[in-house]
Amino acid sequence: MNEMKCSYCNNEAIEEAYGKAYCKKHFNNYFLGRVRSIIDKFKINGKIAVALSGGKDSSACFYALHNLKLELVPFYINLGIKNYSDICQEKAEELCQQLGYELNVIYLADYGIELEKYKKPCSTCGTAKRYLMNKFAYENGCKYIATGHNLSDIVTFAMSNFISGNILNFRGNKPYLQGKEEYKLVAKIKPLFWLKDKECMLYTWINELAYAEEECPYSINAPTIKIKEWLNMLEAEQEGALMNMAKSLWKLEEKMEKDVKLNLCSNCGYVSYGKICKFCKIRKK
Ligand code: Q46
Ligand code: ZN
Ligand code: ZN
Repeated sequence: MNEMKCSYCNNEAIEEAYGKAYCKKHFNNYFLGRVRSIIDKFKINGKIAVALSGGKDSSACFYALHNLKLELVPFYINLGIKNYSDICQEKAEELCQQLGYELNVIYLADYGIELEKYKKPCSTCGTAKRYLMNKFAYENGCKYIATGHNLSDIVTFAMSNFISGNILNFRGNKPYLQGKEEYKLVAKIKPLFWLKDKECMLYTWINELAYAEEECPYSINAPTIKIKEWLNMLEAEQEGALMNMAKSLWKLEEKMEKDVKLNLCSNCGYVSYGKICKFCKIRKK
């Protein structure tokens, strides 16, 4: 079999994307270019709290932002999930050591929340993570929160809501969500918005970044796994389908964006849709 050459130099290619072949160096450039396009478009400038989960995507996100020489504050939320959370924390610590940062750790248990006691642990987890990320970023004077959501995740999430009839849950499908200082709401960025699952995996792998291979026990049998497989098949047959879907989601999101009424939670003082925020509600359960 003929060795495939990089489209930009004479080296052996390790990946093909959108009609171009890439060697290791040029794949790194391609990856960083995609991340930079988001950083530049939204003029991201200032302290960024980087959410590390221990998984490949947040590792890739952190490393890319580090290479773009941005001011970063990495943090990890320990969800207290047996045989999972501590392993992920170790990997996040290892990555921080590799890159020369100190990892900040937040323990969900410190807020009296044990996920296994909830009927829908993923929904509690999602609420808690959103809340704690924002609180951490706000208290540490960060202008942004960066998360490792990639193109495949974003389209999968939207598709799963679409399939189950929850079209309004499409919210948040764009690479930048504005913050609101008066509501203690920190802006969010998704630097991997244009990068697929397998590209994030490759980036993590070729740069030898620490990441945990373990999957959260609650994610096994999640309906989204099938949807992602199906989307990957579609992408393999019709390259660019994922990106076009993400572009459509973004446009849809802008059309749907109305002035959502925000409040400050009467219990904790952070942003809330109602009188009391969802996080304070789950803590009371
Ligand atoms: S929501 Fe559910 Fe994930 Fe939380 S409990 Fe695990 S699977 S980690 S993205
Ligand atoms: Zn090359
Ligand atoms: Zn609250």
